[in-house]
Amino acid sequence: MKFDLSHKDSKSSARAGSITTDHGVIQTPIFMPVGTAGSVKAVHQRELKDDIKAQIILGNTYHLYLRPGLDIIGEAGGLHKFNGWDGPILTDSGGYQVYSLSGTRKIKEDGVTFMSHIDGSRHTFTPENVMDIQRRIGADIIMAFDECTPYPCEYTYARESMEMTHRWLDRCCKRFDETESLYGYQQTLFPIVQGSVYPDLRKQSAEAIAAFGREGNAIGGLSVGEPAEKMYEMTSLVCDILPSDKPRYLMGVGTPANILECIALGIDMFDCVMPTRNARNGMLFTTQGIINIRNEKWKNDLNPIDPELGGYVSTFYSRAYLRHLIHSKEILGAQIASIHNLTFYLWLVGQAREHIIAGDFAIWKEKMTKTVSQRL
Ligand code: PRF
Repeated sequence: MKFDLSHKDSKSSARAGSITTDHGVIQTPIFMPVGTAGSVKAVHQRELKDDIKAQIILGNTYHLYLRPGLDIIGEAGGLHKFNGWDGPILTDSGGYQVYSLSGTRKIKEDGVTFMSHIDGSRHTFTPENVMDIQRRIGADIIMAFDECTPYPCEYTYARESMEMTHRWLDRCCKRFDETESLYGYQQTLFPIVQGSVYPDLRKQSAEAIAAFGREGNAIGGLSVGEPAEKMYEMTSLVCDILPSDKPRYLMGVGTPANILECIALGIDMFDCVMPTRNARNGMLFTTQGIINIRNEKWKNDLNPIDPELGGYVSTFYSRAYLRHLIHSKEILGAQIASIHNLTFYLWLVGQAREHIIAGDFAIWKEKMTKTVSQRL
C-alpha cells in the first residue's frame, strides 16, 4: 500500500491524497460503503462501481466468518473473487460486531468468547485468529482486534480496556508480520486508537498506536452515543498525534455534517451504515437537504429524487414513485434509495476533495454543512 498526500488545506487540517492498493487507487477523503456480509445491502457490484462510484467497500470479519464461513471464501480465492467486487476491500476485525451483535460474550486477556447471533454456537476471537481469518478473507486493508468501549464508560474501565487493546495490537502485529497473503496481493494492517472520551487516554492511545509505525491508523470507540462535540474533540486531539503521512480512518462515522467536520480535522477515510440503513427506512440525503420520503409532502411530487446530484436513479425516478415503493415495502424502493444515498455520500467526499484541491474547502464546508443538514 502507498499513501500520497497531494494537497493540504491552509485553513483546516483537511487533506487530499490517494491510497494505492493492489486492487486499485482510492482518492481521499473517501467514504466506504458497508458490505457487512460481503454485500452492500440492496446494491449490486456493477451499481457500486458505475453508478455510485465507490472506490473501496467494507466487509465484516464477524459476519463472514460465521456465514458463509472461511472454507468457501478461501475456495473462491478470497472475498474479491467470491463477491465479484474487484476493487479494494477493507475488513473490520469483529472488535465491534462481537460487542454489538452477539448476546453473551466474555472478554478476557486471551480474547473474546461469544455466541453467534445466527445459531447461538460458541466461538472465540483472539488477536491471532482474527489476523488469520482476515488473511483468509483476503481484504486489502485489515483491522486490528480491539475492544470498542460503550458510552458512557467509567474511566477505569476505559483505561484498562485501552491498555488491553494495545496489548492485543502487539499480538496482532506479530501474527500479521509472520504470516503472508494467501492470494498473491498485498494486505496491510491498521491499528485502532481507543480511550473513550477521556483526553488523556486518547492522547496515550494515539501515541502508543503511532509508535507501531503501521501504514495507516484508525480511530475507534467514537460515534457510540457521545455528543458530536465530544467526538470532534477526541478526533481533533488524536489527528494531531497520528502521523500526517499516513491515512487516518474514523470508524463508523457518520452523518454528512459529521463527515465534513472530521475531514476538516484531518480524517481521510469513513464508513457508516447510515446511508444504506436509513435509505431502507425512507431517509434520503440530498444536495438540498434531508428528505423523509415517507412524508405526505412528497406524495404528488413528480420531480426527480435529486436533480442536482446526477446519477441514474437520482435523476430518473420521481419522489412520488419512490415514496410509493417505500410505503408498499417494495424491494425496488430499498434499492433505489440505497443507491441514491450512497451516490450522495460519494459525491460529498468527492466535492470535499475538489475544494481541498481548489483551496476553498473551509468556506465551502461551512455552507455545505448547513445545506445538507437541513430537513426539507
Ligand atoms: N472498533 C472496530 N470497529 C468499529 C468501531 C470500533 O471502535 C466503531 C466505533 N464507531 C465502528 N466500527 N473494530
